[in-house]
Amino acid sequence: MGFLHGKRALITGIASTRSIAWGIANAMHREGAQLAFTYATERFKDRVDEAAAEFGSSISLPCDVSKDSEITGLFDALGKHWDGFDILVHSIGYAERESIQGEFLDNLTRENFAVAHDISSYSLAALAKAARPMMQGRAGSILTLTYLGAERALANYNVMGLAKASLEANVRYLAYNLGPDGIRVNAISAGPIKTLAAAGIANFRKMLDHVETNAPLRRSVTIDEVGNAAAFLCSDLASGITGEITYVDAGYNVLG
Ligand code: 0WD
Repeated sequence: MGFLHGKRALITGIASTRSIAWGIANAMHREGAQLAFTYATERFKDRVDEAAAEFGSSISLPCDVSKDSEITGLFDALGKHWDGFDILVHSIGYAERESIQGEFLDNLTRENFAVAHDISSYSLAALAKAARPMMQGRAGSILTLTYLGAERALANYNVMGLAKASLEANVRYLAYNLGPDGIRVNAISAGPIKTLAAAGIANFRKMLDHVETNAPLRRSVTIDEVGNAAAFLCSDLASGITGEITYVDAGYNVLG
């Protein structure tokens, strides 16, 4: 029996089979969790429906996190399938393409700052707030995905680095707020992986090459490695861990 047997997990952020959320769904499914999925726009509906079917689920629901009504609607709709659930995976990030290339200040506007923070950080707290009633009394766990650019100035990552710093603070405040409900909140700081979102970052290939040459393990990580760590963090095996940022990056963050 898998270590997530009997758990129900709501997974956001599958855009393709290369998405980190796909690796997480795969590991959680293997460990026995029942899964439900969300898609941001109609463009991704078919792909997410297919993903759900692949993981033995028929629950695929719309949720564009930039709209309050869609966040409320998501949990109303999920409530028709499940009376409660245990795991919320937030694998959502977005910044306007022009803001994640070139120099930070050259491409910074009030608007693209707001968009990056809204979609990439506010949405975690908004989903946690709306999910809270359905996660009561079940040793719940919330997981998000962050990146080293939250704590170091990295070329091209720019405003997304600020949004990820906000997301990491969000993890700590949510952990403190939801701890008394028995809900844990953690993040995985993943090394660079070629996904649709990563393709938007200028010189992504260069970043990946640098990691593969210099990380302690001399390679990058896979979505399955992130998925395995995510499954552990969201399971009862990790019952003492909350408010934590766990690195799944082949050790790259330890370099000076
Ligand atoms: O190297 C990487 N790929 C890393 C990614 C390293 C470290 C962290 N991360 C983070 C990302 O910042 C993000 O938070 O992991 C998370 C997942 O990213 P991913 O798997 O790399 O990216 P992708 O497969 O593109 O999924 C991100 C998805 C979106 O895909 P698109 O193609 O639309 O950008 O986030 C979702 C969407 O599915 N998303 C939204 N979901 C709901 N509402 C919204 C929205 N408004 N906007 C984007």
